[in-house]
Amino acid sequence: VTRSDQSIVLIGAPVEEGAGTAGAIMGPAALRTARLVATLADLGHRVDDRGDLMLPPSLPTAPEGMDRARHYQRIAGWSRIIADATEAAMGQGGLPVVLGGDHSLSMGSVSGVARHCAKAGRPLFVLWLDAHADFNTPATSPSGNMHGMSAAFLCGEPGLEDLLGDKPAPRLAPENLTLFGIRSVDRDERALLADRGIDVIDMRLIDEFGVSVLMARVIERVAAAGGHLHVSLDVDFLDPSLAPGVGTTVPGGATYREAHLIMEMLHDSGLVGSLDVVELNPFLDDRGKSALLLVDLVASLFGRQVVARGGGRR
Ligand code: EXY
Ligand code: MN
Ligand code: MN
Ligand code: MN
Repeated sequence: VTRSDQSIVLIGAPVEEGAGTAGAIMGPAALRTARLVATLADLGHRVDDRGDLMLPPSLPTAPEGMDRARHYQRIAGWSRIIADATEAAMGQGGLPVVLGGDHSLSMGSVSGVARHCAKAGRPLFVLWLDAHADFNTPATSPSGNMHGMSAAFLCGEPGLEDLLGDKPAPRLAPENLTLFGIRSVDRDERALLADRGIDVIDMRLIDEFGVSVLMARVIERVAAAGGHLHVSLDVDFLDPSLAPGVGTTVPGGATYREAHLIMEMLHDSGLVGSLDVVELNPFLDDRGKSALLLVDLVASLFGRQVVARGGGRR
C-alpha cells in the first residue's frame, strides 16, 4: 500500500436489518452528501464510487434454528454480495471502503478481504473501533441483532457457519483481532472474549495509557508480520456528543483528537488496505454532524495533515 495516490473503491452497503433501530439504510447517501468522494479525490487519490449494492430478490434459506439471529436470510444475502464486492475490488488492486449500513456488513466485507489475503498469502489483521465488542453468537446474544455478532462470526465462533453459502472465508485468527474503544459488553460475550484471549482495548486502558501508545503496539504487530490491516470503524466508537447519529450510543467514547490521532497514525503506518464505515444513522443525526465528522476522519486516514511532514513516519 502506497501512502498517496491510492485507488479507492467505494462500495455502498445500505444494510439495516442487523441493527435493532431502522435508519442505517441512509448511511451511504449521507456520507456522499458530506462530500466523501470529493474529499478523497482532493487528497490525490483515484476514487471509484461503485454506488450502492442491492440485495437480490431471492435470498438464501435459513438453516434450522436460526430464530436467534434476526433477519438471518437478509443478512446472509447481504454478506455474500458484500464479500464478493470487497474481494473483487482487492483483486483489481483497489482499496475497498465499504459505506454502511449497520455493522453486520463486516461479516461480508472482512470475509471478502480474508479470501483475497489468503490467495495473496498475506496475514489479515483487523482493528475494530467500537463501543461494543460485537462478539456475541446466536447463543449468547441478548437481542438477536446480528450487528452484535460480526466479530465473533469472523473469528469462527459457532452458529452462523452457512452464512456465506458455498464461498466460505478463512477464519480470522483471533489473535489478529484488536477491539478498540470498548465500553459495553454483555455477560456471556465477556466470558467468550476472555476464553478466546481477544485483545480488548477498553476505554479504561485508553484513559490510562493514551491512544498513541496503544495504537503503536497494534501497528507494530501488523508491520512485523507484513500483514494487511482492515479497519472497521463503528460510529459509536466516538463519544455521542460528537457523533449522535447512531442507534447504539454509549457515553464515554473517543474524543475528537483521539479519533483523529488514530487515523493519522494508521495513515502513516501505510498498512491499511481496507475499511468499513458503519452504523451511521442519519435519521438520528444532528444536521449531518456525525456524517461530516466521519468524512473528516476518513480524510485523516487517507493522508490529510495539518502541516506537510515530508516523507512522514512509517
Ligand atoms: N451487545 C449488544 C447486542 O449484541 O445486542 C449491542 C450490540 C450493538 C452493536 C453495535 C454495532 O456495534
Ligand atoms: Mn492484493
Ligand atoms: Mn459495532
Ligand atoms: Mn457499536
